[in-house]
Amino acid sequence: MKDVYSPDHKHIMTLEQFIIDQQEREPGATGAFSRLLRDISIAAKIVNRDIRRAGLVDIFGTTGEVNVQGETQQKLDALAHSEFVRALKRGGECCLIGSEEHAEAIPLATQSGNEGKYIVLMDPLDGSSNIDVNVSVGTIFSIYYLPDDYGEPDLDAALQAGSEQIGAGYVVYGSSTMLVYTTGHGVNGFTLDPSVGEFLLSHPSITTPKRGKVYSINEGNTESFDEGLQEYIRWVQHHDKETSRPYKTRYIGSFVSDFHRNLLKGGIYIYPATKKNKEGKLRLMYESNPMAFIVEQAGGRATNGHERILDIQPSKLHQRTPLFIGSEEMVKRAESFMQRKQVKA
Ligand code: P6P
Repeated sequence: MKDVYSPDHKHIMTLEQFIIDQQEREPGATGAFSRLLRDISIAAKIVNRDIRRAGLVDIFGTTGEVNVQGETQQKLDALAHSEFVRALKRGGECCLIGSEEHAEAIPLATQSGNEGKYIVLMDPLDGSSNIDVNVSVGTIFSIYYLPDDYGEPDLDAALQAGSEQIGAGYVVYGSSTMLVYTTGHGVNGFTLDPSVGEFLLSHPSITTPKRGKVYSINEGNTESFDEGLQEYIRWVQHHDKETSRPYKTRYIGSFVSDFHRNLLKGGIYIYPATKKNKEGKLRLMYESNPMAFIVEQAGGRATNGHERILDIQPSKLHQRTPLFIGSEEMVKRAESFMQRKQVKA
């Protein structure tokens, strides 16, 4: 990949230029979706600034509150949530927000008066318990249309299957800060250049390898895994030169970071049902669905072990789902172990 600043690099393309480019290819596009993506990217830059200085100002640690998930809310969770709400409210294109940090859906009466027509569901800061120990974290977002002639936007308007998403993306606040998103026409990655404050196109047309050698799962929960999954874990750990096994285990404890590495290099991330999380831990609407949209657009696969994530009809904003996501052949192999055991049972 040529350095985006090298003289012979023809296209230093910013995220804004890319978005406008894409808009010009959409007949009848009004620019509203482009402005929505701009609003999200502005909040991402502000959250990035807050994270990069977390060790210097008093934003480490917890708010003392417990969020709707029953998890201790980190100060930065609350900060990230309020930055995205503020940016979306100010931008005027979003009419309803669903956030991991807020029990109910948040209708946005737009200041400009004209009703926004987009719904944004998000995890403002995933993996935030890692902040205090300087491990990378991320933001995940999912975008739907408010159905035509819907009237007052409410939670039901947001409870659409993942296949109805019109956009999805994540920001990974890692060694560099990247924004990766799809609108159904492939996946593109942008790296923040803090010296100019712009996200620059650094990973055009991302595709994920059909197979890889990395598996990401919390093996501390092995005893409570489905028998088929236990057998799959034994399979990946078995020495077999021909199939490059044993695979490497890489589990950061930050879904966005594990997902991003596996997307680029190949691999599988699994958060199954466990004794403690009987429905799995990852939320369907603002973690699994957006990442499933992205991984499918990149040629990968995402299921709950049996069913395509994007086909699941949601019933609650914060519902959880088991998640098998990543390289297509690896996800299919893991499913085959799950189904084999199911057939025997
Ligand atoms: P465990 C972070 O809380 C998160 O939602 C994901 O980012 C991460 O992959 C997972 O939970 C870690 O959960 O139970 O393995 O600590």
